Amino acid sequence: MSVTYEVRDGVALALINRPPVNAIDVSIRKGLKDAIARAEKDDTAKIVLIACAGRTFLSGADLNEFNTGILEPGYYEVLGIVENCTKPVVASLHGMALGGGIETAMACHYRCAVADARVGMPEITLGIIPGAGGTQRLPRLVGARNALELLVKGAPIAAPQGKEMGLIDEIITGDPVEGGLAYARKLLAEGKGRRPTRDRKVDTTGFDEAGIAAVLKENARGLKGRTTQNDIIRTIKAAIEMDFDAGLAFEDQVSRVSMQSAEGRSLRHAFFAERETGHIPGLAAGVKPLPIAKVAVVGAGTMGGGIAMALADSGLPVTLIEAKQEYLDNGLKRIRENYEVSVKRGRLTPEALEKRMGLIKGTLAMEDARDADAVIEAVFEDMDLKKSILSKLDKVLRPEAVIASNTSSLSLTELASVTGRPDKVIGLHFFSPANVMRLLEIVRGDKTSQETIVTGLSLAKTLRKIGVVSGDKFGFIGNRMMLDGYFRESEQMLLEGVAPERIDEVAENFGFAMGPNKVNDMAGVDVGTKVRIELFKREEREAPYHAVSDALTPMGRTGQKAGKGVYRYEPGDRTPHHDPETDALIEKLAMEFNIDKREVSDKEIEERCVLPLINVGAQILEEGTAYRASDLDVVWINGYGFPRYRGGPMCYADILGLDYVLERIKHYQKEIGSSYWKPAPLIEKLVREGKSFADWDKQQKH
Ligand code: T1G
Repeated sequence: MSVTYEVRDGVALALINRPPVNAIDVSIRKGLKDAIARAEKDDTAKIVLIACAGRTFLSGADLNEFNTGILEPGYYEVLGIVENCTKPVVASLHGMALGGGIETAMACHYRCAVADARVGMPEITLGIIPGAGGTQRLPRLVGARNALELLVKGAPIAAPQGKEMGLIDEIITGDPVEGGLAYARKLLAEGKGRRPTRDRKVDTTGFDEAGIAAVLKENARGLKGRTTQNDIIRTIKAAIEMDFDAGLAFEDQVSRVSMQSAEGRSLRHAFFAERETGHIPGLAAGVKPLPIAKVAVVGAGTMGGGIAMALADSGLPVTLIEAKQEYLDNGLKRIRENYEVSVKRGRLTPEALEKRMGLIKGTLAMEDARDADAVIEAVFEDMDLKKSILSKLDKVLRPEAVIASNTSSLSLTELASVTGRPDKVIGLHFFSPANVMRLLEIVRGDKTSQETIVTGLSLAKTLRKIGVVSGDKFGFIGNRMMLDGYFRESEQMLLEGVAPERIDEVAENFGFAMGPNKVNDMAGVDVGTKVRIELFKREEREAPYHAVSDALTPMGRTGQKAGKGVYRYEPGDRTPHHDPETDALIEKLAMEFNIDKREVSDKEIEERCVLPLINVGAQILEEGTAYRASDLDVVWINGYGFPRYRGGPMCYADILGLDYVLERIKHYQKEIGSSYWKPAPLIEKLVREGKSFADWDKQQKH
């Protein structure tokens, strides 16, 4: 029973309870419809209160319904019944009142909220527009300009800010149900009657073409490649120009189209994919994560320092271990400086800075890790050095402690072999900057236990990161797809005479946050070279394999930090400039590898950046290195700047159609000839069976 009904002192309480987040499904819509019908006939009910049990008010539509279809009674019917109720209707908000949740509240006549409630319309982040009257009622409550900003940003606002805008009428204290009942009684006592939102006029101040352009400009970064904002503008204009019912009908028509758009399907895919990564196929019953309350980090360099910050940001005490006082001092200094930047930007208070620094205790003694529940080593990428560290830790730590390595390229199985606890050794591959990037690759060695894997996933959640489990293979998931696919082909095109800035421009027009050559210079050309040296100790690759980068490194052209890499940089300026010296190097290498110049169209550049990602991704799935195709999408959206509105490489492949993907891969196999253009057998199999990667993921669940 998702909605219960009872009358308390003249207030008909419709209490919704559908854990975990009161996502709106047909049971809630039906329950609300029935509750209003009862209240209409119930003489003891003078006013109606809609509230929720649990941690949040209605958090929005149950997104699963988008795939199954929205069952009757639909949103328009039910929210119309709420708004047309002959008795006043109040909503009491707490937690996150989002999307259909705030739309339900806006169909009520009054809205109260606890102070720490947050309200918002995140539909644009799902590639859709509101489909329950939000584009028609929000402008009537807060004005067209505020409505545009809220809908285009998609970010929730705090209840007090909502009150200032006119979205919330009263801030209440304490329990949202009791506070809501009190507010409802107050309205009754003040003789307040029905106040249908539909009857209000829209304040159009600031919603002229200039105002609209200003909002779009302010949000340009997030709107790059997007189209949903145009639908938002059209429907707000409908709220101004049409009568309410016509406006609702227009919204419904536009909303249905947006739900089926590639953007909508991709963004919903990303939403669920990020929540699926924590599910381990074949997890034995009763396997629970180990409690992690104290963590030690070995290495106070860029990665170790960032990891220490990520831990401190989550309130975990950290023992930061270094080999020399000078390194430790530098590491702690850099951490403090990083926090000071956040204070300057108003993201952190000075008190919070000191609190976080207070959680990080530096030491030169490995023994100080003895009571840690987990230790993360983040020392230089060298197998012997890491082995010596793990061997020492193994002797210092309690038997149940977990040992993690932040390695991006070395074998966890081999690292674990020097310890007496290979079941408790795991890879926690953070992405730089470790305190910012949401992605965390959790690498299982051959002997890593399920308990240790779920402990890694649980720690990722504690750090508000997204943990994705990878097998212990060359490059794990993300770097494997980058090195064997995207970046490899990008370098091949350089050797064919395509200018780096053209490749970057096409990649960025596709939606990548930054083109491959800019990323190479930013991350450090030498860093990639070092990773490849280590990876080649595990597996070789056919030449030319990143030949340009691995020739730039010994020339000292290591990227932005050296003032030159693929591009040239002016001192203190990150703007990339074409460098004839790189051209000369590329010419020389092309001759050495006997690669002729080719005319390459923009479309070909785009396909040769994206298709290898899909092909290598399919190989990763075939090997069992990843649990599901959607995990690869999560890795590339959150770790490598793949455009979220395209859902990730594997989702994008499904939207293109695997038959088309296969046909294009075969085309380049013929054109380019290199072994890595051989279609992955999994793609051929899925095409034969008329299946998608999403179908393959579903099969893995059973
Ligand atoms: N639909 C279905 N399942 C949902 C869900 C949703 N809207 N929101 C969360 N879940 C599941 C989630 O998959 C996870 O499942 C569990 O709940 C906990 O979620 C009609 C069209 C509310 C801020 O976009 O932002 O309304 O992993 O881990 O970190 O016009 O969930 O436990 O099996 O995220 O505390 C608008 C989406 C929809 C809100 C809570 N609403 N949800 O965060 O928990 S469109 C949204 C969130 C719409 C209307 C339009 C967050 C949260 P499992 P969680 P959390």
